[in-house]
Amino acid sequence: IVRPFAEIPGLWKNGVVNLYNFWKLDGFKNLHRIMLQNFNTFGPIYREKIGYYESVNIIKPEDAAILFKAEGQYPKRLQVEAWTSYRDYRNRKYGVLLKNGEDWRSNRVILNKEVISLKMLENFVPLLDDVGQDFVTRVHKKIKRSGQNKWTTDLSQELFKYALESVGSVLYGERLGLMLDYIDPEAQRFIDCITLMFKTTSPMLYIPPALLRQVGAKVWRDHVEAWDGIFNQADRCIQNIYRQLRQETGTSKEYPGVLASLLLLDKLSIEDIKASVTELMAGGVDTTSITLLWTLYELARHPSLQEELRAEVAAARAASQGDMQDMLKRIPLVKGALKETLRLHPVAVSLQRYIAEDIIIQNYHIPAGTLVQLGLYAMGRDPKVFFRPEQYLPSRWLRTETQYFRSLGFGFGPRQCLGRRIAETEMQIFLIHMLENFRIEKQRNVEVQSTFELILLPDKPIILTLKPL
Ligand code: HEM
Ligand code: 2DC
Repeated sequence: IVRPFAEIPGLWKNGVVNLYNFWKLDGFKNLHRIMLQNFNTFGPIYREKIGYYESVNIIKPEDAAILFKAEGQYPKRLQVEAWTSYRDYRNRKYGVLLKNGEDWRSNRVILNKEVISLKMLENFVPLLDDVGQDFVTRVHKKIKRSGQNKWTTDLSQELFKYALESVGSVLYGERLGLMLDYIDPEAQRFIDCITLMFKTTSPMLYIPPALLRQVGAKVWRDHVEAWDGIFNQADRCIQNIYRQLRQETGTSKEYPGVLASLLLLDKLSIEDIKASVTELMAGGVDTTSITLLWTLYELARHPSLQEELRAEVAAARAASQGDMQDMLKRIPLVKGALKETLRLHPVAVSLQRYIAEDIIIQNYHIPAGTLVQLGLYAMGRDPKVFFRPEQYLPSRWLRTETQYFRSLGFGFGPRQCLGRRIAETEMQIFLIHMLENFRIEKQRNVEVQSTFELILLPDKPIILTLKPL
């Protein structure tokens, strides 16, 4: 017999007490580890309430399949209230990230064609390849300047710039100039604002932003300042393209970028376009850069794997004779490495949906409208799901192991990551160029773990050494 909702194990009776305990455990930074611990305590399903945030948590791929089958026509994930509150406060439109229902669907359908369709890759690849080449040139220069034939550094700032340059070139069809020695200070400020925006979001997951705003809390003020910086810079980039479009005669055959394509298409209002392009620009920085940093870290820890990947890239280069789009079809192990990075170091600690219909998971009845979370971080480290989960094994994605609902780093279905194709291509191209040019090494044995700042980040700087081959 199916057991009732009220019998799901977990701590869901007193949200305020749970919030207090959560805070004592430094839960704002340890959310991923607390989730893992909860699965160990309660089993593969538990109910939880922290502050006003209530959810049912699951970990099994089979249960994820049930969850996503019940997501309905308008999949809805947890509303990050800090983000909607800011837009309400400043009277700005929601983009596709924050919209719901029919409004979300109609915008998303149009954006899909311009942003995530495979057809667009032929436009994106040359742009992203240019950025990748410039990054390599920049590293060679740094190595030369060091006078030591190597460069040892925390690459995160460099990777933020690489990521913003990449997403910017695709969105605007032109370069922002972040691979140069002297960069626009406004672009640097944009990068800093995104980091601050994420950092100030996590406490507001559990304490209503409206309340924090009323008491004039610093976290709310910092959050507003961060989004203001993000929107101001995005507005400048968007205005710039808009002006160029109005002056142009419209003869150029070159791909003009996502923004110009959307404006020329004329199917979304300018305000809707601005809102979603701003979200794409902001969503395209910390996500890919941190994933690349973790990947370089894993390659530095596994030198023979690094050589294997390098051999695959060399063979792909030879076989594709310089056609990058073709080359991207010949690097399964590089793609496996990126999946493996997202398994052990996912950007998103969980995926969530408000289910559209009643479902049964682990023999418990869950009513429609419940927020159900798949613990992505916990699933990636579960020995019942992945054979020897602690090992970084890109080849596990090539064969043998089943992949059924196991590769979910970008989410699933029609509400999955809109930037997925850009992110994947940008990261693959980056790794190709790095493997072709440098050996990646790391200092002694410092164990780096994840810390939660809305997205999962390394808890300490990752210092790597790059040596020319
Ligand atoms: C949504 C992960 C890069 C823009 C998401 C979601 C995840 C995710 C898990 C939620 C999906 C769901 O609920 O099913 C990642 C990862 C990235 C990455 C792991 C890189 C390694 C990017 C980039 C962009 C971007 C580069 C922009 C160019 C977005 C947007 C959404 C989203 C706009 C919301 C889509 C919607 O609600 O319709 N991402 N992302 N992401 N991501 Fe990404
Ligand atoms: C954070 O409990 C933990 O891709 C919460 O590019 C549940 C939750 C809800 C939404 C998730 C968020 C988590 C992590 C960051 C995500 C976000 C949806 C989109 C966002 C996964 C798991 C992200 C990073 C976007 C951000 C774009 C934005 C800055 C414009």
